[in-house]
Amino acid sequence: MELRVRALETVLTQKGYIDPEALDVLIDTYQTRIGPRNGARVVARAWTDRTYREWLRRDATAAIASLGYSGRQGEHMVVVENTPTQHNLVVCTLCSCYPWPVLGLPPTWYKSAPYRSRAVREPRGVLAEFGVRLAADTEVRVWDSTAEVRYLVLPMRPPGTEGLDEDALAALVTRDSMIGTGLPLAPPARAR
Ligand SMILES: [Co+2]
Repeated sequence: MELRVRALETVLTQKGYIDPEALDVLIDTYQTRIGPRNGARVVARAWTDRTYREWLRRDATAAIASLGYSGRQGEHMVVVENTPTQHNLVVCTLCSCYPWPVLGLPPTWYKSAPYRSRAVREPRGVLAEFGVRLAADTEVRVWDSTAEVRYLVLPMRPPGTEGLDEDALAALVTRDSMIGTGLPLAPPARAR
């Protein structure tokens, strides 16, 4: 795969369609500057600010952009909220559509054929492999990303986090908890 990508990049460069330096800047930006910490800030804000949470429900793109996170692959954001009765899981069955401005670049497994097909066919099996066990009466809802719409899961705020501020809350929000293949971390013992 790496060889094929390099060959493609060489051809496109020779034809003058891409500038390798611009490509490097883009990749570096999403790999080192933009990543799941952005999404974690969104979630932590939603956990502490009811007005912001309602804004997210109404117009996630604008609410997320208000924190400074916007741009390509995040033009049309939808936030799906986990509740005791519904767990949300995000996939792109067709390719690897992913909300770059809030989560950075997608993990390899997200782009893999088995995840893309099994997330739809047997979401509970996939969740179990990620170590996520849900109550039997929790419904699993699978959201298929497209070039138009990108989803961000708003996980449930973990119990025992009442005294934590936004920074401490954001530290509990994992990338996978915003894709739906994970849950937020438990708070450190002294905070409980
Ligand atoms: Co896609």
